[in-house]
Amino acid sequence: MSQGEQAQSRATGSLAAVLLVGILLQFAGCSPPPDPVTCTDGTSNCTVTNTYGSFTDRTICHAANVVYPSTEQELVAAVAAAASAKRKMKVATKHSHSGPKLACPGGSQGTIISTARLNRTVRIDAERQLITVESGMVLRDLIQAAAAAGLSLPHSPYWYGLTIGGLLATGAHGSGLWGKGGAVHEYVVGLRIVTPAPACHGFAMVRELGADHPDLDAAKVSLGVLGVVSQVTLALQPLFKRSVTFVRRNDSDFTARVAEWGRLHEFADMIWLPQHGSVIYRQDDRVDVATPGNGLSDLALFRSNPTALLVRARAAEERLQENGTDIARCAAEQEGATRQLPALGFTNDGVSFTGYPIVGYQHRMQASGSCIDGPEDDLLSSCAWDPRIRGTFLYNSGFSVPLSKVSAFVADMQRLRDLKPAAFCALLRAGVVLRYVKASSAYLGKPEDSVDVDIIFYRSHNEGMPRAHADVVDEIEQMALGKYGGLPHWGKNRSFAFDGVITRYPKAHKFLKVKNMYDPDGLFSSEWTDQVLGVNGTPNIIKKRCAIEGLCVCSDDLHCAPEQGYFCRPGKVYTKARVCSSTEDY
Ligand SMILES: Cc1cc2nc3c(=O)[nH]c(=O)nc-3n(C[C@H](O)[C@H](O)[C@H](O)COP(=O)(O)OP(=O)(O)OC[C@H]3O[C@@H](n4cnc5c(N)ncnc54)[C@H](O)[C@@H]3O)c2cc1C
Ligand SMILES: *[C@@H]1O[C@H](CO)[C@@H](O)[C@H](O)[C@H]1NC(C)=O
Ligand SMILES: *[C@@H]1O[C@H](CO)[C@@H](O)[C@H](O)[C@H]1NC(C)=O
Ligand SMILES: *[C@@H]1O[C@H](CO)[C@@H](O)[C@H](O)[C@H]1NC(C)=O
Ligand SMILES: *[C@@H]1O[C@H](CO)[C@@H](O)[C@H](O)[C@H]1NC(C)=O
Ligand SMILES: CC(=O)N[C@H]1CO[C@H](CO)[C@@H](O)[C@@H]1O
Repeated sequence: MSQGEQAQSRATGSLAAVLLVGILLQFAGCSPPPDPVTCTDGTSNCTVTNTYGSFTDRTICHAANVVYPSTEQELVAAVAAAASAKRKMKVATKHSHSGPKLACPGGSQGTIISTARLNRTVRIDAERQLITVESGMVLRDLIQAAAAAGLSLPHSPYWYGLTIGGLLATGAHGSGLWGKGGAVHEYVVGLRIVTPAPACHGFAMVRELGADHPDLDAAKVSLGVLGVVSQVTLALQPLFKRSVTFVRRNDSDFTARVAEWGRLHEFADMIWLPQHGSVIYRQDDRVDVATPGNGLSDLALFRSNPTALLVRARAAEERLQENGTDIARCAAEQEGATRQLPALGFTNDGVSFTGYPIVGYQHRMQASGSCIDGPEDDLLSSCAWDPRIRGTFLYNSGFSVPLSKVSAFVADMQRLRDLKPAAFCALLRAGVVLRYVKASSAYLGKPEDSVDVDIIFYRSHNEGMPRAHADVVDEIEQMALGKYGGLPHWGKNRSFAFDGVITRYPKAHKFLKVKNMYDPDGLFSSEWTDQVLGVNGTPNIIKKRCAIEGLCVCSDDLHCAPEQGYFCRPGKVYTKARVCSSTEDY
């Protein structure tokens, strides 16, 4: 073996170890994620970041102070204090998972209102199947509280570390086309929101929005710009059981199946593995509660991992990205794939996977996130993306494509894959996840039935450092947004995706009207929300290497990395795209 080959084979070995991560090990310990808010002086002179720490250095955001109300009364006082001083404010949550800088108050002297202590169940009405919770409650606790009363939230994100206030604000969802569909905001039947008010009303007021209140369609998905949601009431269903089978199939008929699968199964979703030419279909339906089974979702991605392994894996991945070859990258990916946990980490009884179908109660099957559950263990283990260790660092692009166009979109992605299959080994992670979301009455919800697409991909710690085959994801994103009328997930994505997006929401003007009524001085608005809501400026930042970071679509080679052989070129399938292509690729 030459020296280079040896290095590569080492890298391959460790990368396989990474993909093993959380896979063979069932880790008891775990350090829960850090608080996103840090202050140098008690509760003053603060910064806020997200759970990945990806606001740090380049885009850290500052605030004058933080408050931790633990009752609605304290919340009203906090909003009044900031409003009377005409200070900007914004909610931060227990872990703050949004990618975009949604949690930053405008300017650098605002107030952060943390919902970390607004985490209680207010009331459960078992007869009417309603639950009212405080907005900072973590999804895990909400699901458990509902189940304890014999009730289920029918759909939710798959990761239970999110808060109800945060996930609603960004339109977060699970997957489903039946009934009201996969988005959580469809199940909201009331909320209480604290907004600024005129001085004669004490600078802050609580607005109660019942099921028939027209403003509920603004407040359900609000990007946090209307005020602070204090409490949320959700319509639940009697606790039910689900039966899940993951069916892996050749992707040759994927274009035909992608639009249909969601009609066949209530909780259907799909993971496309372009590099393997296959699709994992989630065949997932409600079954009678008498059906035996005590299945549990404990997705490998969301389990706790030994820090040492995460760090080693990241180092290997960096070597492969920067200095590896396609052959080495694909070999590493292949090796990892063969060692994946069966059933993505679902088990039949909470311990092991013994075969399909996996039958279990909704509250055990709908979401997971065991890496936030364990006691503090001094970072011996953690969630893979914990910013305190040099572990996983990723981009997560999320966007929806109208259901009526998803077959054509998938066909285009397959064409791109067929042109250069090896490039898709750079999409190492979880494949392309596709989930169903229904058209919503929420002004910033999906205007039509859609498929939400999630792609997780490598991100360098060095700003402007190109990814191997960066052009592939760039082209897919631009194709979805530009050719198929796609919409970025409010809580995910890269900046350029939000440019002009508000014009594709037919009810945006209604949303802005409510915003002007609730918060006429824009105290809950920030530079970022003004940009994405089309109030002021654009989320695009044009500078050297901006396209590498997703801050712009390139229009000049300088927006890529010409010194490293990445130039601005048309897309290969969607030729209107402008992507950073390596000279090796054309
Ligand atoms: C590991 C992981 C898994 C994920 N899985 C999914 C998934 O399965 N499906 C999906 O759709 N998304 C998913 N997401 C994305 C996630 O849904 C969004 O990023 C979500 O907004 C984060 O919720 P949060 O509680 O962390 O809120 P934050 O990110 O802290 O806040 C989001 C926004 O809401 C505002 N806000 C929060 N609470 C309130 C309140 N009480 N009143 C007013 N404004 C408020 C904040 O100010 C901010 O503007 C995932 C993200 C991660 C990191
Ligand atoms: C505020 O915090 C920053 C670091 O974020 C620090 O450099 C600065 O000295 C602090 N200022 C005061 C007044 O404490
Ligand atoms: C709610 O928050 C308080 C204060 O942060 C904490 O002590 C308590 O354990 C939390 N409750 C739950 C159910 O997480
Ligand atoms: C999928 O099916 C097509 C056509 O039937 C075939 O050419 C291809 O080799 C198959 N792919 C895999 C990964 O089995
Ligand atoms: C890639 O190779 C260069 C040149 O040998 C080296 O400086 C760099 O550190 C390597 N990158 C990684 C992540 O190993
Ligand atoms: C989660 C995520 O990928 N967030 C990123 C979205 O895009 C901007 C800029 O492109 C990044 O700064 C975020 O970290």
